[in-house]
Amino acid sequence: MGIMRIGHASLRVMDMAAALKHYEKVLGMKKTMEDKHGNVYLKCWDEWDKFSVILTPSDQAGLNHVAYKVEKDSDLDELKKKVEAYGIKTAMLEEGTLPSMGRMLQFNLPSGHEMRLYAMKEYVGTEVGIDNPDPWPDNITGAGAHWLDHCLLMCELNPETGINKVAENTKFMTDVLDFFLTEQVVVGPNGAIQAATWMARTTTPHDIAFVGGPRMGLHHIAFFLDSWNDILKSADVMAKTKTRIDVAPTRHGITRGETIYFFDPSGNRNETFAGLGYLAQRDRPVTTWDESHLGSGIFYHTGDLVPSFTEVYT
Ligand code: M3P
Ligand code: FE
Repeated sequence: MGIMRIGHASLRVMDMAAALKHYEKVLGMKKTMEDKHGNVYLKCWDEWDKFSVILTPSDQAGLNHVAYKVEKDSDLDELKKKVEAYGIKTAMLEEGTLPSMGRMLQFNLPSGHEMRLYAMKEYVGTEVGIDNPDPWPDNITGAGAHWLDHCLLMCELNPETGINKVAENTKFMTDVLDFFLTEQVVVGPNGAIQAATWMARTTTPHDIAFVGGPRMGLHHIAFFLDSWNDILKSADVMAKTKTRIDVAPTRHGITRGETIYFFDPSGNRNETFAGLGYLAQRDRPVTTWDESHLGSGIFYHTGDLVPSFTEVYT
């Protein structure tokens, strides 16, 4: 019962044609729909619901909302009660507010990010189908991303004023949405400040992550690939398409993920992420990274903090 996984991210883009080309040619997504407002909907080949990315025309980049799918429609009523009992206002957006979708429970995380929960999105099937399927389809383009895997949200953290939206979000996600903590970064005297957290509902190391910074925003949305080799190939695709790479292929200490970071044409950061890391379980002890190991937590090989990586976000 409750939340199953990330369902979609709604992103603001400044140049729709360029953005569409990026998500199609680089990630390998397919456009599945466009609505009357000019919003474009896309899915990855291994996803069975109608879309996992919504591109909305705007004059600036960033995240409109992130949505997670729950198992049953009645979960939305139960979660609405729990979110409101926690002191957070909600709205139930009626069916059809977004095309091909049922009703959505809308609220803001303590950090201010808009989250939506839903139970129904039109089923369209994966590219390989369900009857004696091939392991991958013939029409793969670009990186051939399998699915939207997770998002990382930047949350206001100011040790001077004591504002810590990472800790507030983490508590809310634990107490109300029943996520579990897999890894955390602690900083400050005695590691008293929870500066970043990775949380799961599935058996992968994270379905959402929060990192502290000067202001709220979107750090990245990440797409799943099978292997390290696919990460290398996705970097080749980026070079061929002159996509701006932020961090060349490497490994995270945190989550053990194999990764490459890059930007869409509006400056929204993307990640292609491979490897299941480890089996995330509720009774698996939480991994903690302290301030002196932060560099290797983020980029395991060099252990260097890359300022552009932590400071630039939409
Ligand atoms: C990931 C991941 C930061 C660490 C990011 C880690 C922004 O993206 O998938 O594990 O510090
Ligand atoms: Fe990530």
